[in-house]
Amino acid sequence: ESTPLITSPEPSVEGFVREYLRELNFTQGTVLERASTNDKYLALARTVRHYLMSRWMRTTNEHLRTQPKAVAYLSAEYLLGRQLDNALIAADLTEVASEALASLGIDLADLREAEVEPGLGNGGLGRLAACFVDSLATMSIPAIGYGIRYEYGIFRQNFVDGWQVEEPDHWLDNGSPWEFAHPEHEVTVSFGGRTETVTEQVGDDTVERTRWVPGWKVLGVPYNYMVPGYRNGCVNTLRLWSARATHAFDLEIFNYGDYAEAVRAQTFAENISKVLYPEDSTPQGKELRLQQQYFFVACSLRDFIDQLLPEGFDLHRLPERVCFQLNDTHPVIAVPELMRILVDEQGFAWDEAWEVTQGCFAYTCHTLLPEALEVWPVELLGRLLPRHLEIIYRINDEFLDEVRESSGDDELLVRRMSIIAEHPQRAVRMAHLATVAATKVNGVAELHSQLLRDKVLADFARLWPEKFTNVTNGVTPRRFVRLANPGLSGLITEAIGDGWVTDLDRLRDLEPMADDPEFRRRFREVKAANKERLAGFLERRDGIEIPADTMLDVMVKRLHEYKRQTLKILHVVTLYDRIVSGRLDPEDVVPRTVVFGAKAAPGYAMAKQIIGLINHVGSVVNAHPEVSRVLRVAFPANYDVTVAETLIPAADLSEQISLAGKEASGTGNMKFALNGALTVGTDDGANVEIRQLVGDDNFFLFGLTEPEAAAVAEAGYRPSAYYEENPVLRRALDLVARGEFSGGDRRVFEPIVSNLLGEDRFMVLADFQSYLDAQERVETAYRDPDAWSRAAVLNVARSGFFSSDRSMRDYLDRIWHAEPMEA
Ligand code: 26Q
Repeated sequence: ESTPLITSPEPSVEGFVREYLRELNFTQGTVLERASTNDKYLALARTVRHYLMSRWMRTTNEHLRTQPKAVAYLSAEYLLGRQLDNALIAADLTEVASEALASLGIDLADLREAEVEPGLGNGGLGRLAACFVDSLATMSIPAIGYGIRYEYGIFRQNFVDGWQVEEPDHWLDNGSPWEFAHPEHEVTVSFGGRTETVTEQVGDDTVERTRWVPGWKVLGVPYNYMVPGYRNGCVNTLRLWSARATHAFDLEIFNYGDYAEAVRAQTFAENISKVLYPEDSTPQGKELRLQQQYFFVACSLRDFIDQLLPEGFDLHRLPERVCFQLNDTHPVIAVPELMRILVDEQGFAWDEAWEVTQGCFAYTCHTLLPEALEVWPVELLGRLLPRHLEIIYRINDEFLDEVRESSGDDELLVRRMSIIAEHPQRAVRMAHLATVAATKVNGVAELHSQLLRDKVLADFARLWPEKFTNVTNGVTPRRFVRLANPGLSGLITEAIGDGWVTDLDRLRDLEPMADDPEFRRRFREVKAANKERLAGFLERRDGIEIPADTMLDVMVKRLHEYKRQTLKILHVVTLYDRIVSGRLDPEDVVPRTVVFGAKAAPGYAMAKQIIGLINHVGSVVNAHPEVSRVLRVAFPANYDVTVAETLIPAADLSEQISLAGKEASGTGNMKFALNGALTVGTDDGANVEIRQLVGDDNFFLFGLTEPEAAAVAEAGYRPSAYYEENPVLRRALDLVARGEFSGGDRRVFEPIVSNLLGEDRFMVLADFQSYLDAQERVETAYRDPDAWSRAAVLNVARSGFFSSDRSMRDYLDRIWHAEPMEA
């Protein structure tokens, strides 16, 4: 039984105007004549919200009433991007809103620009979570996303003399019209203290129980965000937790009178959700980070059990109602937390609790780099979460018994598989804990899942082969095609209807259009218009000028040595060198604009060096009269989802050039292919699947394969040998080393040069020549616009597989076994 719902307004222009003015006057408290752009934006956001509200309430009510099996996605990051446009297209309101605003003399485009995107993630993993919740809503799957409402999201990047400088991201400062705070559903989270054993009388028996006596507590306040499905009546919820001091602090103020100290304690508690950690590999074992992880996971489990299940629900049946999907190991502390709830609070026997827990969790791994695997020192974990550490020890004891049993006491194996590492310090290996607890463990692309089985988690895959599966990543076609590329969307819809937006395999129907010269011409027109849109955007935003009508060559992703931005910049240096030295006539060069976008983790010195190098090379290239006629470098600062949405649709060439075996999947690669860029890429991550689908003729493959790279490493890699034997490479590196891009100062980029010549962990030099050769093929292909656009159209037509809707179907079939709600 629920109260009657106020229904959302009917979508008409007059109605929209009325709703809009009501918001402006009654909620924003201003009138049109005096309203700032931000006032107008906030009023618009709230107006759009109205149109989704009854769907949201209805979806929630249905969920609570019918109690279907739900997916609870646990992720420390959601890189959502701007909300306004997505809400407008989901509600099919763009035209109505635009006309209504126009009648008031307001340009919708100006208000779009006023939104600060919620950057609550670092990169791929956080954006993936955002795509997944979008797809789940569009597929009417009962699902909830749980995460952290960071007050400061990913830092804003600035360049000072070409070097990265970070600034805090004040994304909440202008108001946050998309969130709904629910302080009445606050959850208390405990930390620290100790455990004690108590004996209890249960009937005739005395039983020993462990009790956690916490040292301090914080409150979690949920903030709900709408996750609208695309025109299907379903609006799911994303629930992000914000930390507050407990009311106990207020009491202390009263009793003690030490006001300043009490307020300090308050800030301390509220620090937990203050800031997103900007590292996306080599995590530092920071105490606050572990606090964040436990904080959001404890809130989420409590919330699911108390708010989403009926009162008195028998938790033995929890696996019938939910799968908690662990987005990497960041939420893995949920495993001992559920055990604690079941054993300590609900009185379950250990084995019973373990069976329930194992039925409720699944784990997605997103990495292959050993240094990116999370470990938490036992000392730290035990101090912050003493009861959880005890539970982890017991899980490990029982698990290792199983390993001994099945291996005939192979103690080496036992040590390798243990959840507890002994060296260099005693620490909990979160990936092992996740693998032991989960019903399923998946990688994020075929190659990655294979390498997990064969290398990273090989011992576990031998013990439990059926536990391991693959789900190749995907991206939402709503945001990354429909919204980001209206030109291409229109062209596709004209050709094959609009079903592709929610059924991306239909793009296959475009294949014949690749051979239609008129379609290709229009495709090129769309590209050209997208490039113009990008040029205007970069001009306004950064004062960067990019020439019209050049090949747009784009490398956007976090800055990491394994992703090899250095390989790309060495290509640029080589082109520069060849032209400047007269070896190459500019007339023979296909004019190109190379665009970079990348943030470096603030503590990652080498990554920051590489950013400096790119900017310095860019300055020299762009200032050179001959070179700059055919080659430009643009590096707009602060690459984010909003930039991606204008950049990707304009791209001709997508750079996916990680060393094979290092990039788990990549998802940018998919966005580019879907927007009709051709890929120059290694045989890595999802590139492998992209190439298989689009065909070798429509993909520029280069570089070592994973087994080849592994063999080279095994045999002892010597980068200097490549330097000595390849004069082109030598000239490029020498230019950098001699200070060509640093005003003659050889010290500036010395660390990069000596790293490449000495260790070169990611084999940039080994792949250099192969990359140059691939770029030659790119140039040749680009010279034939008809052939190029044919290949580009085929990339679009054959990339439907990379919809995150397909990823969700795979998770549903292979892992979650949940079903859509009836409309
Ligand atoms: C962990 C502990 C402490 C601090 C930070 C972290 C942390 C945060 C973010 C560790 C890793 C990340 C993010 C990883 C990530 O984005 N991985 C990417 O995930 C994509 C989606 O599956 C893949 O496509 C990429 O290949 C993978 O690099």
